[in-house]
Amino acid sequence: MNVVEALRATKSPVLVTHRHADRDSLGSAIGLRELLGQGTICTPDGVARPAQSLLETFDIDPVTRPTKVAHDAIVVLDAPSAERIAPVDPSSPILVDHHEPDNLASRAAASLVDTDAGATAELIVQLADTADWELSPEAALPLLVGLLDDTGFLMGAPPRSVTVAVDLVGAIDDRSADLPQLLDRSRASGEQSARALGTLRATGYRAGDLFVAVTHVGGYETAAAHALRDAGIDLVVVCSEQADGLRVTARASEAFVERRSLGGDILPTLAEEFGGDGGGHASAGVAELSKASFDEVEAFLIARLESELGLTFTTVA
Ligand SMILES: [Mn+2]
Repeated sequence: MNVVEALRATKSPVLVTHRHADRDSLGSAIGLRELLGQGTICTPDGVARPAQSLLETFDIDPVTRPTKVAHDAIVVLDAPSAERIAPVDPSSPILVDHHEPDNLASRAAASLVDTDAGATAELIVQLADTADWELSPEAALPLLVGLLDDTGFLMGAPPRSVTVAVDLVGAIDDRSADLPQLLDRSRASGEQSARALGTLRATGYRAGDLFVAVTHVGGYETAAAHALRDAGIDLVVVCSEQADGLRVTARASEAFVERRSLGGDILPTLAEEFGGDGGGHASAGVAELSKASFDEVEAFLIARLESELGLTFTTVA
C-alpha cells in the first residue's frame, strides 16, 4: 500500500514527531493534520524551544502517548528509528521521513523515505500533490516553516526544494503575517553562551586539511555545532550530559561527507559501541548514548577515524 492510500484509509490517525520535536517534524505533523482534516498530534517528549510558537499559533495541545486517544493508525514524521520516538513504539506505522533509513522503514505498513528531500515537510507537499489535497494557507504555513528551517532558508538546497518552497509561499496567502515570528532566529541567551563555551572548550584535531573539533556544552548543542562549523571545522562533535546518558550532536562539511556519512556510518557506530541510538543525515545527525562519558567518546571517535580513514591526527593546541 502506498502512503496516500494508507492515509486515506485512516479515520483517526495519531501523528508522531521525533523526540525534542523541531520545526520540520512538528510543522509536518500540523500540515498533514490540516490536509487530512483530522488527527491527533503526539510529541513523545515535548517540543524544542524554536518550534513552540507553532503550537501557540495553531493552538495545539499535543499528547505524549498515542494510547491517550482512540486511533486506527500511527503516522511517524521525520524520524527513522523507534529510538527517536521512544517510548512510542508502533509495530506498523505509516512513515514519512528524509533521514537515512533505520528500523522504522522495515516495519512500516507504508512509507515515503527520501534522503534527497530538504525536509520532511517537502515530502508532505509531494503527498498532497499526488493525492490532490488542497494546500490551504493553514496547511502551507507550518510546512513552509519546516522546510525553511530544515534547509537553513534554502541555503544550498536542491532546485526541487526551492520549487516546493515557492509553491508554499504562494499558498500561505493571508497567513504570511504569521511567518516572521514562526521563523524567529534571534538567539536565546543560552544559545549565545553555548556558541561561546562550545568553541572555548573544543579540542581541535588536524590531519592534512581535515579539521575535527570535539566539545561539550550543557544545552543548545546545535548552536555550538554551528559556531564551530562557521569557523571552518570539517567535523564538529558536541556532547551534552542528559539524565539518561550522553547526547552527541554532529555536523560535517562536504569534504568530510565525501569520506564518511554521519547518519549512515559514524553515529550508528558510536551507538553500537556505547549503547543507544544514532543516525540522521550524511552531514548532520545525533546519537543518544546510554553508557558513555565525554572522554571515552572523544578517544573512540578519533581512534576510529584514524583507522578508517588511514590518517594520523595531531592535536591543535
Ligand atoms: Mn527534518
